[in-house]
This record gives sequence, structure tokens and C-alpha cells, in this order.
Amino acid sequence: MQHLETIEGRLDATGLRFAILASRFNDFIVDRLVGGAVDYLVRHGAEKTNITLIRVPGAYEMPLAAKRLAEAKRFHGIVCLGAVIRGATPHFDYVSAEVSKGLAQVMLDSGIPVGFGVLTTDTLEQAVERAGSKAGNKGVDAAAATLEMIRVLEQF
Ligand code: INI
Repeated sequence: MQHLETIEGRLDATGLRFAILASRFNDFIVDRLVGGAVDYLVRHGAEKTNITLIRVPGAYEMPLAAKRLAEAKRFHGIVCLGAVIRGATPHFDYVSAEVSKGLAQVMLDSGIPVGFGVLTTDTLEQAVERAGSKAGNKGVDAAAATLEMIRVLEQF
């Protein structure tokens, strides 16, 4: 294969400022995602003093908070962490659609990387599996994606 000029992100969080936006709803799951995200960022060089945790009531509230955080221009990236778990009514569908659409819109409008670490699962067990047990920790994945995007975009 020919050699191609390749732009990719170094996974080095030194000097970067992060907002971790987390919902209180299902906090026993979300707290595991937060722990994973903070651990990842610190192990990749972020100072704890450069990580700010913001709590909102539920996933539905996250897009507005993310928009205001992006507008504040205080952070290089926003890691969004939540857990939407299907119940007996269609509520799940409305909340999960709005949070995913809203956070994507904030990222595109602001140009600031937004990590999507909001679980959308059919069962509580599936959420537990993705919050630091057999299917990994989606908080770690969202932090990693946010860091990689910051470092990729700064080279354009
Ligand atoms: N919010 C969540 O973050 N996860 C859920 O699973 C959830 N369910 O299932 O209801 C949920 N609902 C609350 C919603 O995000 C808002 O906080 C609420 O509707 C008030 O605006």
C-alpha cells in the first residue's frame, strides 16, 4: 500500500480541560461511567483540576447543559454520561431520541467534541454490563473518543 499522509489523534490529555456532564437518573450506573471516564483521562495525562463534573437531572436535560457548556468555551471537550433504560411505556424512546439528537447537534453547532456515553439499553442488566463489567465501561470509551477527537481536530 502507498504511504498516505495520515492525521490521527495522540491520546495525550496533558493540558486539556474537560467537562463531564452526568445525569442523576440511574446514578448507580452513571457513577460507574463517571469513575471510568475520570480514570481514563487522568491516566492519559489530564490534571484532576482540569476536569469539572456537572450533574443534571436526567438524560433529557443534557443537550441544553452541553450547549451552555460549549458556549462558555471553557472546555476542550465534553464527555456526556447517562443511562436510559427501557421501561413499560414509550418514555424511553422519547428520552433516548432527544438526548442523542440533541448532543450531536451541540457538537456540530459548537465544533467542540462531545463524547456520547449515554447508555440506551433494554434492561438494567445490559446497563450494568456496560458500566464496568463484562461489556467494558462506556464512560471510558466516551472519554477516549472525546480526547481523540480533540487531538485530531486541532491538526486540521
Ligand atoms: N432519564 C434518564 O436519564 N434515564 C432514564 O432511564 C429515564 N427514564 O427512563 O425515564 C429518564 N427520564 C427522565 C428524563 O431524562 C427527564 O429528566 C425528565 O423527563 C424531566 O424532564
